[in-house]
Amino acid sequence: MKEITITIPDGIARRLEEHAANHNVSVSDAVELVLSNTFGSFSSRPAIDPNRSQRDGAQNDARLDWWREAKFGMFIHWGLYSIPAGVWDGREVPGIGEWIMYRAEIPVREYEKLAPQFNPVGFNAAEWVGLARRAGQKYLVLTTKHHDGFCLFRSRHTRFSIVDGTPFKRDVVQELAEECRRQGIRLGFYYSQTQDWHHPDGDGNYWDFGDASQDFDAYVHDYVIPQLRELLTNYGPVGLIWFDTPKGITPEQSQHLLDTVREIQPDCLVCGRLGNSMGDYASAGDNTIPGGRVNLDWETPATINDTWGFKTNDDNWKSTGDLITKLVDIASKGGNYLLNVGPTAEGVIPEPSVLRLHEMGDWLERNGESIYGSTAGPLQGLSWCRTTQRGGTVYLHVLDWPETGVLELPDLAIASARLLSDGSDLTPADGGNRIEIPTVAPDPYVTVIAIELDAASSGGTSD
Ligand code: H79
Repeated sequence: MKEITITIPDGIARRLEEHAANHNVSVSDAVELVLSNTFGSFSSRPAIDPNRSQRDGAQNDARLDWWREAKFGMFIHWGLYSIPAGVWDGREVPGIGEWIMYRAEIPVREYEKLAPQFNPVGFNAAEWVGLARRAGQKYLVLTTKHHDGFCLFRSRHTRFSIVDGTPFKRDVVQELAEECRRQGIRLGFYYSQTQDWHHPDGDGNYWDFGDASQDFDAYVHDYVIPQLRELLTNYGPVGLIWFDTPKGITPEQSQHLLDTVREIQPDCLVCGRLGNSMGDYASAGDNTIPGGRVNLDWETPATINDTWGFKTNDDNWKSTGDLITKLVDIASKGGNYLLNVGPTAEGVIPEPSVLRLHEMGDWLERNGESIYGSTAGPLQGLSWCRTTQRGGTVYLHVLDWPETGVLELPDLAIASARLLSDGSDLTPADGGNRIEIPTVAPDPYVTVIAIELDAASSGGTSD
């Protein structure tokens, strides 16, 4: 941490203090949050907040096996915020698109006027799920209710939903659930359990409701739990519930949510952002990759550009190579990668996302053996490579391909080696510590070498 003194206008200082108070955080933390949103996450906080970690014992839980095998999922942020797409009253609103209501302090009565405009005639569940499949993603997580409170499903507890509040009227959760079953993709539901800027007793909307009248417990009891029941009852088997921003939720409230999930669908997983370290798996910070191996079941949610919900003016797309490297980096540390798309208000996934997902799918077609069902690999902390492991096979992901025709691996006893891109055998040499390789990387992105270890020395003992 570095302490600096800066001079800012009184008005902004006042806004900052108000903002921190509304968020119940210190002014420093508020500044850090705002700045990290502008410059990327450089915070000194741990990559996995202990409050969002995995509950004790879940590491041995076989209910997670499908998720451990999956490694790569599609996140979908879609809702009314896709209409303004980052622009309000003709002005660009900075930050992530789905936060526009908050950032522009849009009153509920104004924001609600977006619902009658939401008519995503381009929506096609088969296409979205087909894209996830094509990308090699094994699960899909949809924002059924984000912080703005708008629901993408039919609910008896609000009319602020796609079914009752928009001309579109279709229950897109149902359409996606059916399509996921048809195409063999597990479906998960993002549900904002703490923040709800539309509900008077939900957390976050200080500009309409202030803090005084809040009955957060009633909101959990009378609104969140009943909606959770609907989601778990009406759409068949649910793979997981992706809660978010636990903030001040109490252990009792988290437990109540967990008990509700377990009662209705015992196999449904719950992400670590349930809060109070009660989730089935740990959740790293948004777009945050831990510095090294993490011995938990964990996941990084991440964006392809800089926003989750669609923004017209966000063209800062990560390259396919960068995205594949992130997938490899995360897998090498034992995690899952939940990669976001933000469809437009017409229901269309932006073309730059589609292109990158196709290229990732092509790479996984060649190299997926090194990712699916893998665990963190034996070599950690090297800048030029990442490793994963499956059974007795070590997968060497070469990020920085040497032109010398030789790879040196002093820490591995190699019995045989093979290139995943074309299946060809490579020649180990010098007592199994070196492999001869082509001088040009065979894969346009990350080249993977599958290595069978020498059984005699991989036992780790000598006589
Ligand atoms: O759903 C996505 C985000 O909307 C959600 N998590 C991912 C998966 C998320 N909720 N909270 N945050 C992310 C942290 C947000 C911080 C900020 Fe801000 C929002 C920084 C700038 C806008 C809050 C408001 C802090 C400063 C202004």
